[in-house]
Amino acid sequence: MAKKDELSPVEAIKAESNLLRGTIHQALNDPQVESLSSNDLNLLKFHGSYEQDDRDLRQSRRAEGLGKAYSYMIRVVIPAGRLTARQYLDLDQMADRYANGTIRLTTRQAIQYHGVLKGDLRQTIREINESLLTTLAACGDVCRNVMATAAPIESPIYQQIRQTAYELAVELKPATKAYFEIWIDGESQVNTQEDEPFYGSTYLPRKFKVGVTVAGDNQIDVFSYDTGLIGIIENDQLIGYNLVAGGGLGMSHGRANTFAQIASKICFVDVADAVAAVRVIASIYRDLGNRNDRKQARLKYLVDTMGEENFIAEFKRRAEFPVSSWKELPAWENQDWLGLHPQSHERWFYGVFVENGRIKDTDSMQMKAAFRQIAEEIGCPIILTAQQSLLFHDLTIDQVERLKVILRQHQVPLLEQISNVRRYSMACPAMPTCGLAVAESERAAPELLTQFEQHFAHLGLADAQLTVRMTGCPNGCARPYTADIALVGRRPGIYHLFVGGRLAGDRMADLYAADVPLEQVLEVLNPLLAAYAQSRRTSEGLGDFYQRVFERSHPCHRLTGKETETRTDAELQLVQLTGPEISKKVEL
Ligand code: SRM
Ligand code: SF4
Repeated sequence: MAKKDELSPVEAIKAESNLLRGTIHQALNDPQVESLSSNDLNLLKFHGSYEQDDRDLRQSRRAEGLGKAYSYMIRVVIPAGRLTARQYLDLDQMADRYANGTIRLTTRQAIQYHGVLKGDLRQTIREINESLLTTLAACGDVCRNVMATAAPIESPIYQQIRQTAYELAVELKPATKAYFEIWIDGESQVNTQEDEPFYGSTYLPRKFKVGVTVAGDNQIDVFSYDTGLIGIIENDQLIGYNLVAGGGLGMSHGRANTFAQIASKICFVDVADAVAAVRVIASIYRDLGNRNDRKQARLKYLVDTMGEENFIAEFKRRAEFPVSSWKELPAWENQDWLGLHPQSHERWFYGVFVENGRIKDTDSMQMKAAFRQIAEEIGCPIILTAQQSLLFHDLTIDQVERLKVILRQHQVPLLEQISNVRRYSMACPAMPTCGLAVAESERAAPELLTQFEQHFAHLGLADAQLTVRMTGCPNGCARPYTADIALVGRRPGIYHLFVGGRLAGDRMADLYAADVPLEQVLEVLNPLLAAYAQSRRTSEGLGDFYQRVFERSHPCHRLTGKETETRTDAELQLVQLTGPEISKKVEL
């Protein structure tokens, strides 16, 4: 447990690192070093990489007297998820040359490699930079990849939204030259001294996430982040942004003072002041955020400790631009843009579903080969979505036809072949790469969804639009707590089951059943699913149905770690009613 007034050890590591240099450079140059020191591993995150080990091999290696099979995860920053065909091809080749042959699209429009060996780390990052991409600030206590709506692509308002995202990405990038020295230039400038004008030598207390969208369009899950900008449109013009702050989904089972939370309303600012407004939020966080206990260090805890009113007052005190009142918003929707859509006069875009974001070749489907052929032959640019999928764009209608042929030849399912329950699903990587996983996720989700598909077809629910999300621990990487149904890992094979969020991403789910074995998930959900199948209203999602039946007129904005640990069986039975009990409620 962190002491109240003692700085977290990571603060000293940052302060003494010479602006993120540490001894990473020396460790990379020394072939005897198998695993980086814990100080360097903390700094390595700012450079976009995590040391991992293959958890499947831990036991057998231990039995053979061997240490862990270390390798590195590398995350590439891709603001608003935009890639040229050339960049995609470069990333594709690097996946084979240096990583485990797969590309992993993330829930925040970035990509990850897994399985890069220490000896290849520098060359991989160097080549990523040669493709005019970077890994700097993909992880670490800084502003992460800035997200923005993937489509519509050519609408002037959406172009402005993306412009704001790009400006934010530039504005909040760390200034340290350490990155270039370590990864690009080699030894020559390792002792260069310079300033970090915005962040200072200790950067932010923890990670800081930002997303930009348009009112009513929540394809990026804007309420899940530290800060979000919501574009307000009047008379077909973007007149400014509503600003939200203090969202975040990470929590720890059983810790009452950790919680997942929907971001709070802050204010409205002009378009020209949007970047400065996010910078002000980041500066409050930098100066006042908790630097003692990293479990309490996210912005959401600062907003909670200060109180929303005081936080807004502090924001206004620091703002050197006009701050206006929050503008009322229309209802939220979430469009994933998969399949074929018009882009502009004679141009189209086509969204392809990538299950759990993993682009790979298997015996039954050669998705990686298909995407490579599309990028080589058609040469169309790509946009990554916040749902771990991608859109090929700038296509003529003939190219769309060709693209579909290539997908079919490689057994990649077209949208019409994908069930709704799979289409809107997400799962985090979890085993075997994630060091924090306590249960399977990405590897277990496809089979679980097959069971859901069969059960939904049996109940007549194949048309239902709902999102099922799965994570291997409570950290929330696949944004489970805003989903209609979520499975959150407790221990191997066992999950907490949440119900009550929705695709729109604007409210928290409830804990529905605790400690459910994976093979019993459908059985436990069945009474609710059956009642939903029988009594749902037109276009009503499962989460909405659940909220209506259980009369949750004030949808929950916060879910605490304590709640997920200590809800008693009796309390759970109140939400987890039998079929007849639910039907009775529906009739009321
Ligand atoms: Fe995450 C840590 C993967 C989105 C909350 N996350 C991790 C690490 C790096 C594990 C670690 O610390 O050792 C995971 C790497 C696993 C692996 O093997 O690749 C990891 N997070 C991911 C990705 C790849 C999941 C995915 O399915 O795509 C996502 C990468 C996003 C990106 O491109 O930047 C990812 N992580 C998220 C999200 C969702 C989002 O932001 O939209 C969340 C919840 C939102 C939030 O931040 O509150 C999230 N990740 C966390 C947390 C909990 C943070 C907290 O406040 O407590 C951790 C643990 C930590 O930071 O200590 C974590
Ligand atoms: Fe790992 Fe947990 Fe994030 Fe899944 S949710 S990637 S298990 S940290």
